[in-house]
Amino acid sequence: MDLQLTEEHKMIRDAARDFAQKEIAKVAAHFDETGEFPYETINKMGQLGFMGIEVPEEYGGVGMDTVAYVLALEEINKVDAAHGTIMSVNNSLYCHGILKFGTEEQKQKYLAPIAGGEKVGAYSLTEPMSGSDAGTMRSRAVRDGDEYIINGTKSWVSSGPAASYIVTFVMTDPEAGHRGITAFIVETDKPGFHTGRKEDKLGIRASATCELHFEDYRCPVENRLGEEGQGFKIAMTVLDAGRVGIAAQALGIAEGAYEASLEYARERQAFGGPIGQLQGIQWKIADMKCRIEASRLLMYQAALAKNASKETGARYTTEASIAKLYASEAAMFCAHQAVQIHAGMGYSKELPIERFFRDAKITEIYEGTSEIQRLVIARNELGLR
Ligand code: COS
Repeated sequence: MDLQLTEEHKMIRDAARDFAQKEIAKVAAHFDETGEFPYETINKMGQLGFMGIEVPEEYGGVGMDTVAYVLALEEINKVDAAHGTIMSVNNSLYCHGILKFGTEEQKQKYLAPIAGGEKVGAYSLTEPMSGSDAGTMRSRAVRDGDEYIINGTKSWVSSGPAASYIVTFVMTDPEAGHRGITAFIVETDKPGFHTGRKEDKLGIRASATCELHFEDYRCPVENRLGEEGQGFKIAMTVLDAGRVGIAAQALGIAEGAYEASLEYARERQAFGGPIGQLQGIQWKIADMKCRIEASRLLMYQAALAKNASKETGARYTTEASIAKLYASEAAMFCAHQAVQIHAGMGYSKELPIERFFRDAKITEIYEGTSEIQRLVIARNELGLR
């Protein structure tokens, strides 16, 4: 595995680090507290190219590779995972699917505003009764001439309340099971589309999440993404890309918690010296560091596999699931240890440690729970699918 970073990689990593520290750090606690969507910082991130890192310049992105993407995402998440979530939804879940499966017209129309940060994109697969078992959705799209009429409810849509366009998966042929699912690019300002209640969440509170309600929503045929019945495979292919991003997010959260812990362990005095001199704290630091470095290697492995897939078309499902699974559990571990090292201060809202702890949890849940990642890895290893 070649881990040499190019000058371009270092440039985007440093730009993201700089932006996160100067622009996001000062507003993160406010947006976490209020749960408001941070339109202004997201717009600025778009102007800097962070919202469409792998989108070619001709479609309004910056045309860099997956390593550039994960490096930038990691830096944003070191400071705030809510901004990180919005960034990863735009890049991986929205832009990646349109780039890979969209027509030329769809790419022209639907990529640039999202890659540039003027508008927000989202992805909607889950429904109230179908989460991990994604093939069992109940929403329906029925063809009517040059349109599909969509009815049903989608749930847990990250960036849903803010999104202008949403890649949405709907059943067109219930008899065909997962092969009866079709993907659509939904414009949210059209009749028949409503957002439901915004979820009041434990973490990533500024990345708004909601239900979507479709009532005789008319979607033109030209907004179908891929062919009829291809939706489940599109959803899974996009989730492979998404999971590489979540590994980067989890790594960033782990590092944010770790770096704060190192600083605290050097400064906080107890029993005649800094607490970093105590073995109980040293073991925590060592365990955190090992998990962070292992996560980084797995994230790079997955990012390089995703890069290679652009040429070969080969799937990188296992690499993505391993990286996501390991890094998200490492993030939870590190955030937990960070609270313990900071003790009372880790529990207080004065420091971002408790926010890291709350934010880390979602990485073990969304874009496939840890249990689903284990299932995917094991099935692929056993050759069952
Ligand atoms: N890339 C491309 N195609 C894939 C794929 C992938 N990563 N994973 C599965 N497929 C294809 C399979 O090849 C199969 O194709 P055929 O129709 O030709 O047989 C089809 O999809 C169905 O696959 P499978 O039988 O494995 O589907 P299951 O219903 O058993 O479910 C899991 C597969 C559980 C892995 C899937 O539903 C999943 O990932 N669930 C979690 C969903 C999720 O992450 N939700 C969060 C939403 S975003 S917050």
